[in-house]
Amino acid sequence: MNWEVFLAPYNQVVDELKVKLKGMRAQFEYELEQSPIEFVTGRVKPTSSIVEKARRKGINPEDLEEELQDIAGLRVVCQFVDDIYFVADMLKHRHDFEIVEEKDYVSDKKDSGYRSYHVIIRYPVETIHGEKKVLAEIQIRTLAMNFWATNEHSLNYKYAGKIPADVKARLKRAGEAAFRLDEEMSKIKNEIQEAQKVFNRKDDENDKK
Ligand code: 0O2
Repeated sequence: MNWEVFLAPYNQVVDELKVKLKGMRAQFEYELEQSPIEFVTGRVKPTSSIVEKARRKGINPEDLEEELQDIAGLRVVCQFVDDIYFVADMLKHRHDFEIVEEKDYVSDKKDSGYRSYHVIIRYPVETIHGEKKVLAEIQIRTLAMNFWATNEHSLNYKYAGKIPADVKARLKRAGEAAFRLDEEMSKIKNEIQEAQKVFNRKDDENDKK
């Protein structure tokens, strides 16, 4: 497998979607002085992870493009839980890609305690051989969910997927605490947003000085 050739369209997709999703954030900031999107990141799955996941799931190399949906991965991080659904809805109304599947691990968390909203899309990318439709996964989650998932991911890596029971139990409790934090913050969302608008305006005034 020539990985550089295989991954080139995925790199293109991640770059293009980062521009588009960051563009949404900027537009919200200009027009509403606030945005449901806190930040956007993107990555192409490292080849070692592609090989490992394909082996674990019994996917043949020729089926990778259709069977491995997260080779191109985007992450949209929001402040509040409501924002997740708002962003997911906006994605559904776009005309530059097609929605293939949605997974709501926000209201229905995974056994690990993982919460996030996944939208799998089919994105048309121009290559030197013409248009190619490539699958990509957009993960939408709050800052608290992201904090938890990042830490759990590191621990999974450290323990090669076999996190000790005591650490696992603590992670579960941390996940519940993160979700309670999200719930509490949602209750004072309006107050937080008003305060942030005032801060943003002050920043703008200082920039102009
Ligand atoms: P990486 O290193 O982030 O690329 P699965 O069979 O559960 O591995 P599947 O069927 O491809 O996953 O789909 P799913 O459930 O939508 O998961 C895809 C990605 O979501 C994962 O990719 C992770 O990024 C994230 N994710 C899913 N479950 C968990 C979890 O329990 N903890 C954390 N931290 N992240 C999770 P990869 O390839 O597993 O990992």
